Amino acid sequence: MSWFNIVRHMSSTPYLSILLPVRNEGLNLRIMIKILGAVLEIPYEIVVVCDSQEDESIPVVKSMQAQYPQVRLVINTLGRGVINAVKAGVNAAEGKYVLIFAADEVGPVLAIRNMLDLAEAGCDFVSCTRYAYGGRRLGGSWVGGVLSRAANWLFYHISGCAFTDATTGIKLFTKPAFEKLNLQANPVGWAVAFEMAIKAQLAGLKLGEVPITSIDRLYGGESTFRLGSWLREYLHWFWWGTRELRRAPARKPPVMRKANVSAEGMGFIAKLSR
Ligand SMILES: Nc1nc2c(ncn2[C@@H]2O[C@H](COP(=O)(O)OP(=O)(O)O)[C@@H](O)[C@H]2O)c(=O)[nH]1
Ligand SMILES: [Mg+2]
Repeated sequence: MSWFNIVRHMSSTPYLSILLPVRNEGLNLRIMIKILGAVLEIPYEIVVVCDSQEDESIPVVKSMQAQYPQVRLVINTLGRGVINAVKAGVNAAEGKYVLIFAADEVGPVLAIRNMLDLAEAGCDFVSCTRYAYGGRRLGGSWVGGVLSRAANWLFYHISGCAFTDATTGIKLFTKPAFEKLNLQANPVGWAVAFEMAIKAQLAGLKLGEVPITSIDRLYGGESTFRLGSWLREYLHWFWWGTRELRRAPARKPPVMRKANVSAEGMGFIAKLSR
């Protein structure tokens, strides 16, 4: 019996807490809850984090809770933006592992299994990559895609960062690992994900990386990407990260990687397509 099945049979408390920070997500959120319900074979909870009581995602969550009792709604009162939504979600999470996920991203669902495998193998902090080891990026903003790919390539080669994709939002960790990060980014886009990758390495956490095929906004909705305001915040972390990582004793520390989709993983796909 695989460890996945052992855990599934042993526990009714969540093994994995999936955080979905959302701002006015309707269809994407509804579909993501269904996909996760179809794919996950472990005890999990989904913590949907909104920044206000008026958010359009709230009726979606409430309408699905009868069928999906694992879905919880958290209203982030720490301040607006993804960084505060993540902090509020981690505070509320009850699982052994916490996974930051995006409601409008479909592809990375199939990487969750590999991320958990790395966590079980000893990684404190597992990130995803769209830019190496078979990872890919499809859809989303063209400008955003080119900038993200170029910035991550440069950052990897200049700073000594261990991750080939430091800015992806999909990240898995334990609560004690998260507490070591002391996150301070301004609430601009997903800049906090970049800060997390840098600080996880600086904190000496055991790192893991899993390739994903990122498929952004397959079902529409509007991206929050705004070039002008984002550039400043991302540049800040680019320079700060380069300076601090170059000073750190270990440049490019070891990263555990897991790329293959197992035979059981292919079973997930079959289950979804039925
Ligand atoms: N709670 C919260 N969620 C947000 C915020 N900004 C974006 N999100 C959510 O984060 C996810 C990814 O954001 P998105 O705009 O698609 O970013 P992009 O993929 O980088 O263009 C979406 O589900 C958004 O609803 C925010 O300020 N607060
Ligand atoms: Mg998106």
